[in-house]
Amino acid sequence: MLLLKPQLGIFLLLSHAVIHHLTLGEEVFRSIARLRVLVSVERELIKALREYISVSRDLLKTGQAPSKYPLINGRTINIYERRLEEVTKLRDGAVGDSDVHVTHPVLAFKLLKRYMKLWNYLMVEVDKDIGKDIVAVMERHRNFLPNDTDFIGACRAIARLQSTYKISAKAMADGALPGEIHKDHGGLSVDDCFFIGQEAFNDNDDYFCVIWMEEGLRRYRQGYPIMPWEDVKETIMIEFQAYCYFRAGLYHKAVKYTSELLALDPENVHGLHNKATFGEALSKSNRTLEEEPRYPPTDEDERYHENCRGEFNPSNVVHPQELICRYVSDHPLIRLLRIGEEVLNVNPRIVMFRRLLDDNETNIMKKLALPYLSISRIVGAEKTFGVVIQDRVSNTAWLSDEDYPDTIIPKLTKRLELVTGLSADDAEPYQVLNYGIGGHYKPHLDADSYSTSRAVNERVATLLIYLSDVEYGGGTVFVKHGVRANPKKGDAAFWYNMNKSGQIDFSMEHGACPVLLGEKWIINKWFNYNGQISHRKCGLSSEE
Ligand code: PD2
Ligand code: ZN
Repeated sequence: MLLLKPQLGIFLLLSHAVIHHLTLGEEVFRSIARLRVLVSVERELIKALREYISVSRDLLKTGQAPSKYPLINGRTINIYERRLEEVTKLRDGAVGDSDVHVTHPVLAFKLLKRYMKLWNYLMVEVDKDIGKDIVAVMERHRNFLPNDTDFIGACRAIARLQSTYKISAKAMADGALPGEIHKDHGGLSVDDCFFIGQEAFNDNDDYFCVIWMEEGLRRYRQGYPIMPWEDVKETIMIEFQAYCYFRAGLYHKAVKYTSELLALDPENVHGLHNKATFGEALSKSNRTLEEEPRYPPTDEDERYHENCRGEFNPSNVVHPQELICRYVSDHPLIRLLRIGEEVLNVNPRIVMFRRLLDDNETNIMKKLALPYLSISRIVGAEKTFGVVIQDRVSNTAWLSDEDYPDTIIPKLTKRLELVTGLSADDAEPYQVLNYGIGGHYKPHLDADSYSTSRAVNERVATLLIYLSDVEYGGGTVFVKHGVRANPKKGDAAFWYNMNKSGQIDFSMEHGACPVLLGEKWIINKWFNYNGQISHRKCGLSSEE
């Protein structure tokens, strides 16, 4: 057994040893709308901390602290002051109090980290009497506060965004993202990089472990700060770096970096032990440097990522002349709305309805859904309900016509029937989704992929309405057809998941690309097979 492991284990334990404000398994990182609450709560916390520092300083001056108040002393007050300075610099600086704190992945990560490493700690550390306001704010919002699952989720989201959009650790750490306007937020500190790498290590993701440790080391050597309250050192970053190289089978590098560690700290017990272990693995492997595994490893989701980046194989567009658009004017009730229908793919047909909802209608739908958002689950094998997975990072609310008879919903349902030609009598309620940090949904079929039988009343067609623009990312991609629908507030993508003879069309696998910048809201309206028998005519061949 490697000596390094227990040491890493202890380190992880320390770094995550914060009080857990349980969000009842809700995981706020899975919804930008829910994260937004943290921004306003932090405003209250900053005010309360400023007050705490000021009162504490007075108590120190008058000699009442620490004799009467043992938790208040010059050292901790200096640290709190430094922490306060960090937060206010960010919130009073270029970014200010704006929404970017939740719609930018680096800033959202930093927001969560502040809760994990600052506010949660303060809650235990402060004098409960003098700091009663801090405690009261935390208590009041208890159910909305993040826990370590959120922090882990945010770390994973950063890695996911990097894989999909090919963003280096340096660019991500600098906050230099494609399409970004708000660049002026200081980027990530050395310890931020360390924590992201450490999470990749926990997740057995050696590639991201290495690149984030390397970025942490690069920044450290360039003089970027390590927050004084974080127990992150150059040697521990090299230790992780070498260990992850070893785990990935790159023994030459594992040995090289362990030697570097020992050059800095010749007595390092883990370094000494690992040098022997890694060296032995290297000599047994008989591999030359060139023969070591390909690095970075191949990505099984490459097709999905390519499509998300807008890289398509042009031969997929078979009939470009058929990619037409028209006004939907088949019925007097919708003629005046001037809804456009644009063909994105001819066969199978995938279309985009333009301006299906106006601004006001999209806002109303979001407002109705907001109080009911809860963690998204997927239907599992055998139709077991309620599995929470990494492949889907969002929050869901269901809205039905019956529950909202006096809202715009019934009118909307009529409109959807008219543009699709389908009946909503046999359809699911509206499923409203709000995506979280790097929120995505990996390629899947909307019709139940566990069954090809018509006995189950499958989702024959999907109408996916975008309730928001997305600054960057968040497209809906059809991986087998190389098609991407780009989110635009009020527009809606429409396609069939089954062919006319009722067979599931496995080519309609589609996914939601990770949201890099901005916020994504959608509605799914799923039409069921049985109710469409008289609305969607059979084809002449079984394939149709
Ligand atoms: O949000 C999307 O773009 C998306 C894409 C694919 C949503 C779903 N599927 C879904 O909720 O099924
Ligand atoms: Zn889907």
